[in-house]
Amino acid sequence: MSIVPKLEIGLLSAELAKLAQISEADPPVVTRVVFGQADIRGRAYVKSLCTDAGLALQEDAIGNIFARWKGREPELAPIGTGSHIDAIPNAGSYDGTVGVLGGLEAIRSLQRVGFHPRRSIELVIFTAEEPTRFGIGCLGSRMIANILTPQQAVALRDNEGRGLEEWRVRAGIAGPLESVALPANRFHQFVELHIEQGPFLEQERIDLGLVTHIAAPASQRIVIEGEGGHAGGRLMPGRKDALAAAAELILALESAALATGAIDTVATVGICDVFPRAVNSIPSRVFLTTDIRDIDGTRRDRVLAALAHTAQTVSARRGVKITTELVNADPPTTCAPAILEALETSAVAAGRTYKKMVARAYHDSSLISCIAPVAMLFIPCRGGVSHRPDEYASPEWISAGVDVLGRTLARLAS
Ligand code: HGY
Ligand code: MN
Ligand code: MN
Repeated sequence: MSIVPKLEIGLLSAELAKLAQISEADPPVVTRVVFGQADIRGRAYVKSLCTDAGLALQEDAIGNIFARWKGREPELAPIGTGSHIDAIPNAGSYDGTVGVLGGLEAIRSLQRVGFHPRRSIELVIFTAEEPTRFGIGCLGSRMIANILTPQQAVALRDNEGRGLEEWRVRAGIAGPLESVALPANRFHQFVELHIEQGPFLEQERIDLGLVTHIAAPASQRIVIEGEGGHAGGRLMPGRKDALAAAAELILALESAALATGAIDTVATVGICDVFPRAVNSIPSRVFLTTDIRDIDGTRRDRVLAALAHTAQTVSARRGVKITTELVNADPPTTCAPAILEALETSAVAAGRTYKKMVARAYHDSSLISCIAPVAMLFIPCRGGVSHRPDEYASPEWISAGVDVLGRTLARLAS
């Protein structure tokens, strides 16, 4: 059975461009942080497109949106596809949105050729894949997989101390959070289309990436408390400079990641807030976040352990208090061979080149893999650039991804 989808890439490109305009920042900058005004307008726009395509809409208590194309045997567990539309500050137009609007176009491209799936095909727009607001990524899919409980969710706070409930209500999203978790058989299989967020497909002039593994992310919040004081009057002996201590931790994290000797181990301190942040005042308090990833969970955990050891020795030697909170430490994801086989068959049928590869960013599929077999399909992005306004995926690249996604959905849903 090989369905040939009928794509309208001009329509999809226009929809991607329109969604990119729905931003908290001026174009071409995309900022769309969960439950903010742009996110709310973006959700409404995507829902309207799903309704126009005749999909049945549902939204859960954390705002995950489910748009279902009813199959001939609707009682069967559906084939899922989708991604996210939230965007970090100063981001681009394609991260996540290619999987959402491209997933919708894949469905429409099958409708156009009169295909009717046996299993329903369900497009999912996950809430808050980005950690921007509440400091944890994949909030919506994490709750679907019941890895983040309702109790843990309501304890989440933003930088100003505003809680998840306040933001949820402001966004007009209601319902018991206990209803978000889904059972293991809710999706038969799940496949997500996404830009690579790396340089390899473009460099090697390959159309598509078939993702075999998704790296395992861990993140922490670290507070270092020392002693403030006058930068001139306080002599060096006995100082408890919180930022000097933080500097040791930051360099130790980098060394620990390099020390594994594996190219797949990466680590970053992305936030460093200094108090009182005054030229002539010794920093008394520093807030850091860490982001540590690897496709090997044990190797990643060795980096966490090395940093914990350094924190202990720096704390003792400098007389500063170091408090570390583990935000998440997710397992790595192994993608489902059956879905990869369907992707491979579809790519060959479509005459597309492809390679098997690792996903170094994390994705909602990582969390959905806890309740369903998953795989991901990557398209190139220019220069590997992502999380920047100059992020770009050409209509040709997007077309190849949507075409093969459509063929794969048809194959899996038959
Ligand atoms: O950080 C990530 O990997 C994803 O883009 N949120
Ligand atoms: Mn992202
Ligand atoms: Mn993404």
